[in-house]
Amino acid sequence: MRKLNIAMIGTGFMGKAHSLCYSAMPSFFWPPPAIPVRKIVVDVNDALASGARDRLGFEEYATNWQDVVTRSDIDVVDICTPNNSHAEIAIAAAKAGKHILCEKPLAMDATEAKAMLDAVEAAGVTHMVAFNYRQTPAVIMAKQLIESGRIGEILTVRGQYMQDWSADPGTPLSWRFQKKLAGSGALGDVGTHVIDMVRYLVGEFESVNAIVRTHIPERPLQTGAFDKMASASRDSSGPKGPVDVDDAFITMIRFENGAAGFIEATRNAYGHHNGLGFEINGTRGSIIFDYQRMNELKVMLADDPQDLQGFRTLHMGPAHPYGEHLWPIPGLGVGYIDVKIIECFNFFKAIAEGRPGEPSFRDGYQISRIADAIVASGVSQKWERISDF
Ligand code: SOE
Repeated sequence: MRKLNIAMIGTGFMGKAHSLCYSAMPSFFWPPPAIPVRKIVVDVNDALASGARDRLGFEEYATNWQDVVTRSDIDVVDICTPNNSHAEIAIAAAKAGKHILCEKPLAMDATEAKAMLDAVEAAGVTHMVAFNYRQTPAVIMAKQLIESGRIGEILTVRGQYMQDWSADPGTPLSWRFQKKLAGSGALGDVGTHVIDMVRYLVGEFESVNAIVRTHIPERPLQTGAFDKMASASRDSSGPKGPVDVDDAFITMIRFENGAAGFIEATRNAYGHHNGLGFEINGTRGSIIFDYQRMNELKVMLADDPQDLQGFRTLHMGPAHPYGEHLWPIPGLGVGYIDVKIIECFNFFKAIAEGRPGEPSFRDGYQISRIADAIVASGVSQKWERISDF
């Protein structure tokens, strides 16, 4: 069976998730498109990188990604670093002919994303962006219902990604609050997930009209190399640094197919821990998804007898997308890591079939263009068009 050697750059939250997937994917998907081999892991210093090798199950470690991405025994480069290094690593890896999985958002902005897209297309390698939530079985089920015409033509959509891990002003100033490292704030970090999901389900965005806000202008400086998020103790007494990215945005959307909608995202909405979801209304029915109940899909079909009409709850199981690969009886449920395993499978399948993954860098580029239009609209306070790409 074909084996593919992975070089993973970055060992934080996503490094942990991706490593688990590399070991678990063949257990769910047998025979796998290829067996992932955790060859070498890279982080910024010896202690972090060697610790990650042992913790995450890699054969080797290194501290210089430039040497690693050109190694002839590496097939796949997996980018799990903060946003400001995605472009440089991806372009170098593409030039070296490596297949690339890149964490989201693809880039700091659309200009960078375009350079990355050009590099992978010129190299002819497989490329994929880790917008993992679209790989959730209930979301794929929603896509199938829409594509089969069960809810008719889409009229309206409301999407949101609400978290609360940074609602407390004492949450440390991680890289996620610094423009030079993240590019944008809630918009790039969580907004792009819901943009990806809504675009996947409803279609191409035509224009946006947004309000973009920063609520907490400074936060306590963070110590140590690891990103401190919800697990951090809240202490506002020490030195602080400026937040120069958005905390929240709300945007209206016109879609190319005539649908209308809005999206909202923030990491400061108390009570919403990972509140990613959508409601889609069509001419023959409606669909509701809430990630906090990720094994369920609420569906209302106008074709039901009138006295039975109302939302029904589908519980994902063996009869639903990827069900035959996951767990053998209904009701066991999937969680965060199962969805990342599905993402891993799809990436390796795309490599085996010699095509871009889904979502590809082209999708990532288009999402960056939408994000840039949201920022521009926040400033201009006008509708901003996302022209064709
Ligand atoms: C923080 O908001 C974060 O870790 C995001 O960066 C991830 O993409 C999301 O899946 C969970 O929340």
